[in-house]
Amino acid sequence: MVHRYVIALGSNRPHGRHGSPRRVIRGALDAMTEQGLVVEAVSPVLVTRPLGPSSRAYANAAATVRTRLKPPALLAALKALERDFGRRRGQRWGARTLDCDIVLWDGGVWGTAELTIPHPAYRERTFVLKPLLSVAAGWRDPISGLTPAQLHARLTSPRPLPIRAPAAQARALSSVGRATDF
Ligand code: A4P
Ligand code: MG
Repeated sequence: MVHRYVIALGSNRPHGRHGSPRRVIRGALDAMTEQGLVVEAVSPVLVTRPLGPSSRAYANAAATVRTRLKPPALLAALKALERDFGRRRGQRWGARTLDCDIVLWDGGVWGTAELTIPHPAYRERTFVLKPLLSVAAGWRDPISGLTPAQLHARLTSPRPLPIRAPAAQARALSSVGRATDF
């Protein structure tokens, strides 16, 4: 079965061969394609202010991809890609050549010790939500039912997150599979 995912990419360290963070992101998307992921849509690459201790600006983008991989297998593939791009484990939130997070998938909620989808922090991050506006505008958060634009608006006028009843969550999931605008 083919699944669809939204992946967020970030980089704030140049790579010896690929070059600037912006080029790292382009290179990572090319590598995903070479590995058999179908990259459907790619957002513009934004230059964003660092959240956390790192002082270097980030390049951030988001992409929608299609693959037969289940979430744990996709996470393993993305971690291998981060390693290929020279990312070293170290300080949490430290400067990194490449960070790839799974933001959403068409299966709704996934929750294990190693992997949580939706990504637990995406609703609070402009540098994730802005790229989503261009590639996943119709993709609702399965927990709250809100679109990226609605989540983004909340960052400037915060309100508690509405939590959907289970039946509404299930309807949202089945409509994600049919949506054509991501
Ligand atoms: N993990 C659980 N759920 C997920 C998921 N949905 N996608 C686990 C990916 N990984 C997930 O992640 C740590 C562990 O989270 C993984 O091993 C996986 O099992 P990591 O990428 O290895 O570590 P990290 O990135 O240092 O930590 P974390 O908390 O994931 O940081 P974030 O959320 O990635 O944030 N500022 C700007 N402007 N732009 C940025 O992109 N990024 C960060 C890092 C900080 N500040 C930033 C940016
Ligand atoms: Mg990460």
